[in-house]
Amino acid sequence: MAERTYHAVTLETVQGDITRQDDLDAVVNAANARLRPGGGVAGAIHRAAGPGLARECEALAPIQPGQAVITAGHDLPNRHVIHCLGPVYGLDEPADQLLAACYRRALQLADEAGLTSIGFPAISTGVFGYPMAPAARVALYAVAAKADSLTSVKLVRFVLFAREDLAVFDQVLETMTECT
Ligand code: AR6
Repeated sequence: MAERTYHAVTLETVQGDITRQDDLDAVVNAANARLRPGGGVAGAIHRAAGPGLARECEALAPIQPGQAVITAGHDLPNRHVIHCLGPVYGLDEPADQLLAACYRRALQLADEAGLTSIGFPAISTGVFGYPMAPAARVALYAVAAKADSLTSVKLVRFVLFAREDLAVFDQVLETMTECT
């Protein structure tokens, strides 16, 4: 677990399950273009949210790499789910810019909805094949750079499934300078 503050926005890392973040206003789904229940994060989020989420998603699909859309949280403990389509590594280019756009747009949607807290999984690092260390750098720097334009969001939590993934995020975050 590590923590840094940028322009009054706290970035923190935890090991855990994105569907079990009861104290957050929104969680982010590492979605597919059709916004359908799939494997990984998307499967877990749709299972926990119930069939109402897939019904709401139908009207919003498809989305492009780097885009994000917001829905209700349905049976999740969170008010909202923000669905991001990350780049498929080696296919959607430029991968780093598309991945950074996911984080920026998710934060923008959360801020516009007046939410104070949001949790991200490591988008694109599972089925989509983005290596964890560069993905962690893109994610953390994109969120830190966006912090000064946020008015409502105060807490951004990175929820990593595996302990070794948490260690990668922590290593990047600990080398970043604080900016309050
Ligand atoms: N909580 C937090 N992190 C998780 C969880 C969880 N419950 N489950 C997996 N992870 P992925 P992608 C981690 O594959 O690479 C889907 O089938 C996982 O270890 O969910 O963006 C969609 O339908 C990995 O580090 O997302 C798309 O087709 C990270 O979350 C496609 O996969 C992301 O893994 C999206 O691929």
